[in-house]
Amino acid sequence: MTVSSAERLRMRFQLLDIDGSDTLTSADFALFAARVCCVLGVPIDAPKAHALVEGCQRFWEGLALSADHDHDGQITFGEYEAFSHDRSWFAKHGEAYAAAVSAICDLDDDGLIERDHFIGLHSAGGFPLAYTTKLFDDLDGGGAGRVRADAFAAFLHRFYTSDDDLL
Ligand SMILES: [Ca+2]
Ligand SMILES: [Ca+2]
Repeated sequence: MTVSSAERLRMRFQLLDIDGSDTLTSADFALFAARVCCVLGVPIDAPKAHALVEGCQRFWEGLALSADHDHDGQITFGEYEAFSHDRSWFAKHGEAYAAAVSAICDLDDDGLIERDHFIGLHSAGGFPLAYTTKLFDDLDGGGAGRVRADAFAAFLHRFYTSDDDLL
């Protein structure tokens, strides 16, 4: 199961377009944070929920700044395609998101993410289940049924910034 870079671009766009409007807006990022909290049972006023909302907002603001060429508050696929999440962009706008996403999945703060929580997160983002389970198994090298939260954050970084086939 490999994903070409063109497919991955389309996939990233669709994953970010949580409300399925075919454009990216601030609403997609707010909705993603709310859905993740709901799926994982994290209260919206918990510190990890705040961190996620802020991480999502920063990600969106970075996208709006770099990709929304006509400044209409929406990023079309054409606009998204013309932009790339390079390393310096991600360091500025994506690291807080990656850290918050992986932290919120580690519900008991032991540095590990349980399989159910990993699957819950990805279902909230509309990630296909077949990819999710494959990804979990890849990250869970020892087959312990848990993934290290820092390894998952590192994966998110690669997913957005690398052209390698990751899935
Ligand atoms: Ca949308
Ligand atoms: Ca636009």
